[in-house]
Amino acid sequence: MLIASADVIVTSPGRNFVTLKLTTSDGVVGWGDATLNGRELSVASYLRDHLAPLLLGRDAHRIEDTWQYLYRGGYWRRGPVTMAAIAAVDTALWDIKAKVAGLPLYQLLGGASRERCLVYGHASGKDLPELFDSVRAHLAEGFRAVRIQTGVPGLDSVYGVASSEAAAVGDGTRYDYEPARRSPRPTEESWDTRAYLRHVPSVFEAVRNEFGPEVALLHDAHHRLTPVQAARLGRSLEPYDLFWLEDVTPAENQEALRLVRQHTTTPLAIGEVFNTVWDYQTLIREQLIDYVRSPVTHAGGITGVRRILDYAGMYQVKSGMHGPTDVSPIGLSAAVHLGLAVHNFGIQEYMVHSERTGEVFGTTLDFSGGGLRPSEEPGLGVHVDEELAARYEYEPAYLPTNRLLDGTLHDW
Ligand code: EZ4
Ligand code: CO
Repeated sequence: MLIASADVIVTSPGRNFVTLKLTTSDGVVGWGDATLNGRELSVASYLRDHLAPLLLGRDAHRIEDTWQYLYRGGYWRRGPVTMAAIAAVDTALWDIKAKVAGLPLYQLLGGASRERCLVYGHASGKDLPELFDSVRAHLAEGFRAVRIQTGVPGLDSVYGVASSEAAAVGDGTRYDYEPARRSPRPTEESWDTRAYLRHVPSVFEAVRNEFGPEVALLHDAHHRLTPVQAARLGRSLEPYDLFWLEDVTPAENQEALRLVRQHTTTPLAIGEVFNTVWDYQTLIREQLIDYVRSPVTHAGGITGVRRILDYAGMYQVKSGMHGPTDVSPIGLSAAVHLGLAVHNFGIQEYMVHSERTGEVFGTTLDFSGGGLRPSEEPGLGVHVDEELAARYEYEPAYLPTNRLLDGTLHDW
């Protein structure tokens, strides 16, 4: 069974997505997600111009060999563009193999290790009343774990906080902070670490008092702290029993986490911008983190993330795959199949896609009991409406940038 065609679909049903469609000589179709937020066309070109010609005529069943061929064979290894492109090929080949086998993908990965994958949603508010409303709305929808982000007094806009209007509208626009804003230049946010560190513990104290000890609470510091600031934050949040504290430092300096780890028992999650197991080598071996964030879409597909998780599992480190709306429903479905199968599953991020996105990318995922489960349909269980996709043209869009109050560019 040979790969007969490789088509790249760029569509923008509310936000941009890059999708790979592989078709075999027998007419079996496999889907893969290659969406890299704010840099989408680079991956589309990588797939179209550089990988598609290599894929035609290859045996569709040779997933590992194809992964190595694209990773080692390309000479220029790693990096988000390369690894997102490889991810799409890998995911599409797994989709094909599972369809040919007549089994849902998770069965080929070893079968279910649990009933469903616990997920967390994004609660946010500019102040406590808005935040409480958002947490209540998530609990009412069935979420048992929520990420908590709030405004900081003195700062106009803060990462991860939906505007009041968006929070009230719900579906699709509730995450207006999240999609790359649809402007030809990045918007700018502002930041003051001292104000943030003073404020955040009081928010978690209030949330715990209001919602009790049971609900799992998470928080994302979005790469903004130095190691010693991160250590202080982790320690100050210990009384509120966080499920995790995410991306406390820009972790390309893996050794930085040693200092954080020495000072706090708050569990740490890192790696949504990492794309290979090598990015985690020190972090995992020295047990400096508790959860790895790389999603199927950005880290070499099922094959790449499985490699990371097998290594992580040796050190009791669990999965916490990135699941923002810029990971398409195809990428989310792949993550849930993998999460259902691996032993060291931790939690899955779940930002609900907009209705428009859902019309283009239909999934067969079931959300109940605070978790997601794939259907029994052979393959990934995703259905793409290609005609509808063609109606939504790509729109340039960037993630925001961030500056300190004195104008210095800071991590967003
Ligand atoms: O910054 O999806 O945990 N989630 C996040 C997200 C990411 C964006 C990047 O495209 O940190 O908001
Ligand atoms: Co994050």
